[in-house]
Amino acid sequence: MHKILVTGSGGQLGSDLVIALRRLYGTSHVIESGWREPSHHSNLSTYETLDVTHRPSLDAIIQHHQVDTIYHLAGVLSAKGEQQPDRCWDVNINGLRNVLEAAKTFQLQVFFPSSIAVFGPHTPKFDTTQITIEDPSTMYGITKVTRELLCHYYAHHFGVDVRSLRLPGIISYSAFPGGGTTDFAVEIFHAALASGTYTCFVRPETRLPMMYMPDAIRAILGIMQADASAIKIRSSYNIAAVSFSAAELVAEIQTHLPQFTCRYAPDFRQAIADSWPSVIDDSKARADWGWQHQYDLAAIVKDMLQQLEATRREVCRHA
Ligand code: AKB
Repeated sequence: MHKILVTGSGGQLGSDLVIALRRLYGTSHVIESGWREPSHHSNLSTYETLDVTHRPSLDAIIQHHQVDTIYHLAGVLSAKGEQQPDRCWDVNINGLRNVLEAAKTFQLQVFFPSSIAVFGPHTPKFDTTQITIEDPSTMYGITKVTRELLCHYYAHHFGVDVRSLRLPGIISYSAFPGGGTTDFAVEIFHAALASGTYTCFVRPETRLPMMYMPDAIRAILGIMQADASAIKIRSSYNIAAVSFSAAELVAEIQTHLPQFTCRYAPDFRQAIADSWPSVIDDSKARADWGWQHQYDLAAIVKDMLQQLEATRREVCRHA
């Protein structure tokens, strides 16, 4: 049975991934970690405070829990990375380097989430292929490109079993994303239900690749469980589900909540969004290890609103 360490487990992806991994492997087999001290909710036997840039702490946790697999989610996202470029470089680059070095030493399997942020203004915007121009304009994107190259290097030079996906914007209801450019596609649902109005920080025609969390979890588990011989790309796979504009998202929410209104006030994140592709070609992931998405825009919006409504009712019941 695997013994798994999840770094950055308190983030948007980590919160849902930990639940899915615990369902598969059991609670005691999945160790959460993050830079925060454990809260009073944390189970101290399955939570570790960890600064991923500190290699001795990482090694000690791996040895203490006899970890054989790391889902390395700790990182600084695109918008936050522009405000704190040094921290973005340090956490993103040195954190992954430490994980890959540990994987080499202790023979671990590693998952690393890359992003559509590896692409830049000169990348073709539509049907962006696996191998194309990568000229990111953000520090986050620069660290993602470098990290993909590191993954490829460690896989080919040291035999590290590292697997990775270039994730689009992830939409989910359990935890908020923190510091990303695609965060508007999550915030909008909370605002629609709470106040019936939202101020969107990208223009209405901004079209980006997106994915619902259940699809993202299936993609991550799918690539990690695939036979090693099926994984032909060790930098990172293009992966896609749906692409829609901010205006299309608003229109779909309005089919459920006709009174909902959205105004647009683009800020510095518009330039980041404009530098990313609109539609990704993920045919390699589909051919190599059988990736298929399930949720389209209509299904995402319906489920998000139902889940958030259910949570709001539950909160009111306990208030
Ligand atoms: C972000 O917006 O920074 C992330 C991403 C697409 O990598 N969600």
